[in-house]
Amino acid sequence: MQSNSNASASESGGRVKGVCMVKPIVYGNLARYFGKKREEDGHTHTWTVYVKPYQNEDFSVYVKKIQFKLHESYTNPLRIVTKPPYEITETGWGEFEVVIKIFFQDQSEKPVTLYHPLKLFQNETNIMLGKKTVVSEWYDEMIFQDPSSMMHSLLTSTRQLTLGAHKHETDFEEQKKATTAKLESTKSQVQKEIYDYKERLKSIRENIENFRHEIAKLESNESTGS
Ligand code: SLL
Repeated sequence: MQSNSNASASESGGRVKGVCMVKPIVYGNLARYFGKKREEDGHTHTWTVYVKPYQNEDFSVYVKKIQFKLHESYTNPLRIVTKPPYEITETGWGEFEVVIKIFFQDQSEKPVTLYHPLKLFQNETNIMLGKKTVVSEWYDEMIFQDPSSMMHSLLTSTRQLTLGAHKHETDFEEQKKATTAKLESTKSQVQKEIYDYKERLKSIRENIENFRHEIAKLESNESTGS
């Protein structure tokens, strides 16, 4: 996805100026309760934390490695994945923040850092719906402004990750539609309220004007003594 590929894009200092590349991603975690607490270590859940391309493409073309920093209660908390799938599966008992750092093939490209609060426990609604797997995932975008010429060619020469359909746990298109609809309805509600307040203000101003007239009339009557 290239939001700006104008012909004036020129290479200077190894950077392709005027070009902005956007790579949509999905990151988060899945978790599942064992059904009981495990005797040996007190662990209760198995979970997988991941970073995936939103579209069907192979990240490894331009991603060198993805680092997942786990809670220090884990042995070797710094986990590094160098090829797809970029994910870590573990077991545990508690929630914590996973720090995800994405490194690119071109070392001069600044790594991207994501913070994901690992979610293990299901909310009330999902418990009632009988959902077994906890899903906590987010859509985001990696933005490459004036990428280096090396990065630019890697970003444009992508290949498919899988042959089949590329789907996510969350229907982000549906989420987008619902969010847009909600924003639109809130916007028209706010516009209506602004209109109503303006109308009220208008009538209050008219009232003030009327009172002013009345006062002026009374005062002039007083001064003439009639
Ligand atoms: C909490 N602040 O108190 C969090 C810490 C730690 C999670 C959660 C097991 C580690 C292990 C594990 O789940 N650690 O035994 O390897 O809730």
